[in-house]
Amino acid sequence: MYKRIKSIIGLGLMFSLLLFVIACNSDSPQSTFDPHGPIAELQKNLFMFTFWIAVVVFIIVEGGIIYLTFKYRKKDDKLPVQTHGNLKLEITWTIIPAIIVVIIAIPTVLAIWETQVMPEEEDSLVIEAVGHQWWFEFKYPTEEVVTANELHLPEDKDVIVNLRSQDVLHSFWIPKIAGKVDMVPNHENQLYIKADEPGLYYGQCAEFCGIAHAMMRFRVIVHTPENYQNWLDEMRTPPAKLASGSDEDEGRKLFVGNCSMCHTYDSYKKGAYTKEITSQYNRWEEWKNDKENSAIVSAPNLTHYGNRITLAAGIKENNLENLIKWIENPDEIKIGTRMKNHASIYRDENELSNEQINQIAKYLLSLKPSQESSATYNK
Ligand code: HEC
Ligand SMILES: [Cu+2]
Repeated sequence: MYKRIKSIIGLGLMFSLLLFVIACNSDSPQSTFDPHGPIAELQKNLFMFTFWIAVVVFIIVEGGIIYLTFKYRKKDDKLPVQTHGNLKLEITWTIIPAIIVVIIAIPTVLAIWETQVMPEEEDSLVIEAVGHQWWFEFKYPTEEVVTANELHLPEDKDVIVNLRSQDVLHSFWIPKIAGKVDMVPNHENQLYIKADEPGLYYGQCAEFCGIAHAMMRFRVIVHTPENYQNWLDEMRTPPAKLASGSDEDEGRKLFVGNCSMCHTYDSYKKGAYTKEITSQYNRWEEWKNDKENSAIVSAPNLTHYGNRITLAAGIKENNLENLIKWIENPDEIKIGTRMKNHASIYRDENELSNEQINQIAKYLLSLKPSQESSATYNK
């Protein structure tokens, strides 16, 4: 008996130690215990408050169970005194939990108020985030900038994110900054977020949305206000001209012929924002009207793709090798993509050669705002 208790306690201790070691791992990019914004901070504090109350309840209840088990365990064959009900005890253990619930409810309701009431639109940055199977589209309506899978934000600024979905339920979550709120088709939700300091943060879809749900992530890049403005300026700066006959220029032609029906790559132009919104809508309609045979579907905007850190909605590092693998067969990296299912290059007669894929990948990596034009823009 005592041996068994000892081994149970031993196992319990080992398990707690394991949990402790995991919890101490400081480089968890999605840890909600390492908040980098006032909303995540508030959410963490609320969690800790509830957690410690639960710990006290646990210790008292478990302590009571263990104490009573030993105190009243069977010692002889005499039947113990039989009792039925205890009014005082029952009232006590009804009132105490009720009081605890009230104590927890007060900060919870206050926190709900604080996070659900949106800041003034005039003083905030308003962004639109659209969930797609299986990637995120980010639009900046006032700045007329559009991008995908990498959200750029200025530090210390109230941000209102209007959340939408084009297809099924998704959910928008940046564990270290704020979250999470569902992205619902035909219904707009809002989320208030704010980041404390510049850095790279991880986000992900937090609502099961289909086969590649776990591979639907994004990055959040928080800038100083100056760098944020630079990023916006760069998004409106064309890339450098490509030398004719270069691999990149050959890649450009192949891209225009094989990829640009789904992917926009030139949203730095004036008026490009409105055009992209319309094209994306039309691509979607095209696909919806013929889900089997359509060769077009809404897809991530690839403007200045060479400056992106990640590939395939935050799954792989963006480099030549991964990009080639992606174009060869997106399913190898992420199963079920609409790119693989609908792009005509994956039908036998239209297959690209290795050299052509290499050229396209080089072209995509060359897509960066040119230095000269960026300087002109800043004048
Ligand atoms: C039928 C429409 C379609 C065509 C044609 C198409 N793609 Fe895509 N592409 C998509 C979709 C949809 C995604 C998003 C996949 C995902 O992450 O689920 C995507 C994703 C990508 C990405 C990753 C973007 C990111 O932000 O992570 C790259 C790069 C890309 N495509 C390149 C190409 C290239 C190069 C071609 C032409 C050889 C091409 N695509 C043709 C629909 C298309
Ligand atoms: Cu999703």
